[in-house]
Amino acid sequence: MTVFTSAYFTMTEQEAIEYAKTRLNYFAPDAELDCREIGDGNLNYVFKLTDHKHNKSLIIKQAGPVARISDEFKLSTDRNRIEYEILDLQNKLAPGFVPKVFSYDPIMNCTAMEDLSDYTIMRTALMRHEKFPLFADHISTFLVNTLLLTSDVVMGHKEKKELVQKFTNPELCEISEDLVFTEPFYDCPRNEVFEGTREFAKREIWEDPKLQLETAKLKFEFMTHAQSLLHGDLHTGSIFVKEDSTKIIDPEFAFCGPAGYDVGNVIANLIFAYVNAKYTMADGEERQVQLEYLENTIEDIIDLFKKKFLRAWEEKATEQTARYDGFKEYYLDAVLRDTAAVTGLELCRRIIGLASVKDVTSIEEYSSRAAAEKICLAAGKMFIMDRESFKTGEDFVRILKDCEKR
Ligand code: SR1
Ligand code: MG
Repeated sequence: MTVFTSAYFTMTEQEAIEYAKTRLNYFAPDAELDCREIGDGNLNYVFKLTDHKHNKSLIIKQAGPVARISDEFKLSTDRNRIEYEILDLQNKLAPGFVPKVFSYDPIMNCTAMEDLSDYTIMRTALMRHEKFPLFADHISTFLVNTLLLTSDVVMGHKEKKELVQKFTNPELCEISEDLVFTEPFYDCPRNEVFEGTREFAKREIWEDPKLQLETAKLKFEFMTHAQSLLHGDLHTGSIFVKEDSTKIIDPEFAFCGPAGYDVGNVIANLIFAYVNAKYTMADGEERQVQLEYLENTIEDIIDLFKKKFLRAWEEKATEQTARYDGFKEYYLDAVLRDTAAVTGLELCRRIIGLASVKDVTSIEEYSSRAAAEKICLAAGKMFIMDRESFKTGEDFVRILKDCEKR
């Protein structure tokens, strides 16, 4: 039997069972436990423990000292504390939208949380071309509650500065600074570019100094504008869905940054689902319905976000200047501008950079994948360059149509 001393080590499935039995007060003493490591993310180990006798299950998520995707990334295991604390906070800000967390162990760097096996990872579900009609309503509530309520508009300014301190997350921020803002925009050796896209990436992205200048401005905004407490990695692999419920997981990249970062990540990842449907479904009515569902979802997220944001501002703002005529519209406009920019950055970085998305890499036919990637890059560039002009949900969808025609 493993003895859990004061020393950290990464667990095997068997050790995770022993950990649960000896360290957690969750399963009954006569539980019949089995364990599978089910993590398919880039960073952590995720153990699913099931007690077949009492039909009970639990997730233990453990941070390793290096990223799974590449041991080039040495990461502080403190990201598990950040994840635990932010889940606790998000559960208060947006009740019902995150998994319940039961415990955090600062020695083993692991968190025990609710098992969401009755949900599906949204990326997987969208690649099966499923639809979630309540998603736009759910995610817009989550975004407004977590972003506006952690801004200086609502929080006391001293309390907000404490929040900034508590969620200072230098290593995970550095990953985003490199992988999202820097490497995709030059011919970086760490990029992984599909052969059918390389020429386009070279001409349209790497050889465009105007685009590079805009990415530099955005990178410095990301590093210095501590506007709201972000999830920090809100792609469709960080979202669990089922028909009537949405849960947001994996907030280990959390820190205080520009609010549009989270919104833009959601929009870009719906665009990946869109190109996946366009190039993997047979031409016909079913494909048309799926594409329209995705367009409407993008449009609704932006429009519901705006509506709920302005309403929450009216109800919750505590800052004196927030009542001045025109300020909330000015502030929201800036969040939408950042949303457009991050939509563009995420579209480019998942196509060119190290961390790709399955929606696109699973498109088997060579020319279809190249066509899908070019739409993402062309749209990505427009989102970045024209970011000031995105004001409505319709604006976010129109650009897709424009790029498809090119
Ligand atoms: C080294 S981590 C690569 C990517 O995976 C995470 O989910 C983030 O998106 C990060 O950029
Ligand atoms: Mg993740």
